[in-house]
Amino acid sequence: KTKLQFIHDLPKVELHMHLEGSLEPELMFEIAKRNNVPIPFDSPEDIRKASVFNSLQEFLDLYYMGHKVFRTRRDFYDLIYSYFKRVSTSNLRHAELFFEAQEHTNRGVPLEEIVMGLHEGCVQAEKDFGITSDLILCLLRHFSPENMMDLLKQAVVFKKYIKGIGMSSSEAGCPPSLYVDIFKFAKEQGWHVTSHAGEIGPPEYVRDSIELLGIERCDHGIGARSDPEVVKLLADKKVGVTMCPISNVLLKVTESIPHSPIRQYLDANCKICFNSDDPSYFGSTYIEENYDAVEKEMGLSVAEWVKIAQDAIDMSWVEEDERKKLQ
Ligand code: ES4
Ligand code: ZN
Repeated sequence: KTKLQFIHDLPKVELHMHLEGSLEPELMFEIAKRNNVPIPFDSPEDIRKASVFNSLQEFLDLYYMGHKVFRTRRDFYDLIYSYFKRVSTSNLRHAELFFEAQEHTNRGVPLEEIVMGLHEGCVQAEKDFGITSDLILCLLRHFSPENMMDLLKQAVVFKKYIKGIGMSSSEAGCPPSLYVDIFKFAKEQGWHVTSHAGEIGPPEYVRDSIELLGIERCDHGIGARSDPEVVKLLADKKVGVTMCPISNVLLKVTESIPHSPIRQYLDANCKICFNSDDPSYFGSTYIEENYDAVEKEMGLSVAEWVKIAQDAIDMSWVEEDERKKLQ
């Protein structure tokens, strides 16, 4: 059996993917057309051509433009179902998926349409593909903490459909200390919590996300690399890092996959796993394409691959008695 076949066969768990980042250009056009939302492109091919980025911010500008096509429950259902269909041949067992409700609710889309459309897609995908999933409401740092808190309070009604709370968008000018009350409220509601930290932010943002916000996972986390104390904190506190190797290279936050701290974190005994972040904006690179890229560029050992697949299961928020089915 070849190494890539072995990697294909590994039972996979995706913990860091933004559903709006899995919106393929064809579906963006279809949804825009039926909702009569203008988009500044003439064809799906034009969007693919525009998906070349010199920075995280350049990406975010195009990415949030894409959010504007969504209006109805069916749009969100189609989005999530297309994702599951696309990855159904990758041995994906389970996914915990971010959705960025504020971008939609702040345009007037009811939270119920978003959550229930996505939830119905999760239920159907488990029936059709045997993939289990949970939803993570991902707060956005380009809106105010007050706007985040407003939305969280609305989301309490849909608690049973939302497994946890995350936070993304650019860290620039947004230190974790601004969000202490937000994370405190989320944890009081019984939600799991994770945050993007150390994507472009410094090691202190990773440390403060652990110590001030109480994050259970760290999304990206590559910024910890330059402070061994923070890397040790991730390992000691067992805060797993959901790495996104292709995203980091295409958004120019790492020079190449071997330049990312994958080797450093494995050697420091951190839990890590590999994820797709925004597959449709990165040349349709889903979870298996990320695993393959790491293998082709770094050649990890079979034992390391087995550990990474197990770390992803350990880092998931699947209840203890349901974990066995993921092995
Ligand atoms: C993202 Cl903050 C950030 N970085 C990279 N990709 C993303 N997708 C959504 N938010
Ligand atoms: Zn992300």
